[in-house]
Amino acid sequence: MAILLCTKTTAMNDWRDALLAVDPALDIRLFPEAGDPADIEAAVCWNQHDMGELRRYPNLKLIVSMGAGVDHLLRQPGPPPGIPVARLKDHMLTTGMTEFVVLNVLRFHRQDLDYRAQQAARVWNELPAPVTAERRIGILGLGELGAASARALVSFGFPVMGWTRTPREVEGVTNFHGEDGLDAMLRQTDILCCLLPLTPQTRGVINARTLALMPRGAFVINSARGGHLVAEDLLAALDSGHIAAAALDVFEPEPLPAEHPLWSHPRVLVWPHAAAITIPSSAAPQVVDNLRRAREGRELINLVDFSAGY
Ligand code: NDP
Ligand code: OXD
Repeated sequence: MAILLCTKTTAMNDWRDALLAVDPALDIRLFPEAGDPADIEAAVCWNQHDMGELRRYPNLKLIVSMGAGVDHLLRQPGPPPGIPVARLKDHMLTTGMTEFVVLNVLRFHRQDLDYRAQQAARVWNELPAPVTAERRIGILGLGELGAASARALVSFGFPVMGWTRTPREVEGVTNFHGEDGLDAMLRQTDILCCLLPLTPQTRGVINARTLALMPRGAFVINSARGGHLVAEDLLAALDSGHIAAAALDVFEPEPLPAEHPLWSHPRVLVWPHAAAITIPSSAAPQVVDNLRRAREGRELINLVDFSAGY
């Protein structure tokens, strides 16, 4: 029985080597060289793979995302019905995302964009000192990544709030949930950070209405999915001065088209979907563990809840 790796990225060989390092006896196939479809018992996939294609494998027991997000696996035509889908929970992804969030929160909090502009103009001018205890951070999503970022920011002394679907406790973090909770949190958010999964409920959550709820001069960080943000609404809020700046790692579509105004906006920082990059050698053990569990009929880990959409 074999594992089929399905991605168009160059990571395919790294994944094969990482899985073989965990268990040299594994039979790894690289799409489209699947061999006999009846051999495939697990598919490890990243975006751009046609999930409808997975219906070809009659003995498929498990589908695994090569990342934390699963929106690319669930979008139509979706995975074959009845096959469990797992995602990654990986400490290196969590570390990478926490670093990205802290980097940009501190960049905005410490007026780095203003100092960069002053440097370009050779202006020596001390700006008013920012007060950490007064800079309120609102995080959309307090899951694996959101909770870790929240804890890191709490340790700096920022007041941290987090918005979730269900009530959630993270030490030192004020929790809001549901639609009313979102509005209440945004009204007191000076730096917003999006770490939600992309679902029909969360698509477009950062839009003209929600941006307007935030105090004038607030900042936006989006490192979840491009579909969470209505880019035109953000550009309008930046141009009116209501939003001071944004740090964006994710876009719709990706790559961000060369002519898109976000590339050249002076108050926008663009990263190429690199906030937290999967390291196959770190992630492979949980994939092999899940495959063994599936073979032995044991409970699987890190499963997607199809009813919640993540
Ligand atoms: P989790 O599933 O662990 O956490 C998701 C959080 O979002 C939970 O707190 C959940 O609430 C909350 N949530 C989901 N739906 C809603 C809703 N409708 N309303 C309010 N809150 C909601 O995900 P991760 O933290 O592991 O990852 C988050 C996302 O980050 C991924 O889905 C992916 O898109 C993105 N990502 C981006 C990367 C990058 O490099 N840019 C790298 C890795 C991930 P509750 O607690 O109630 O369940
Ligand atoms: C992920 C990502 O979901 O890298 O892991 O975007």
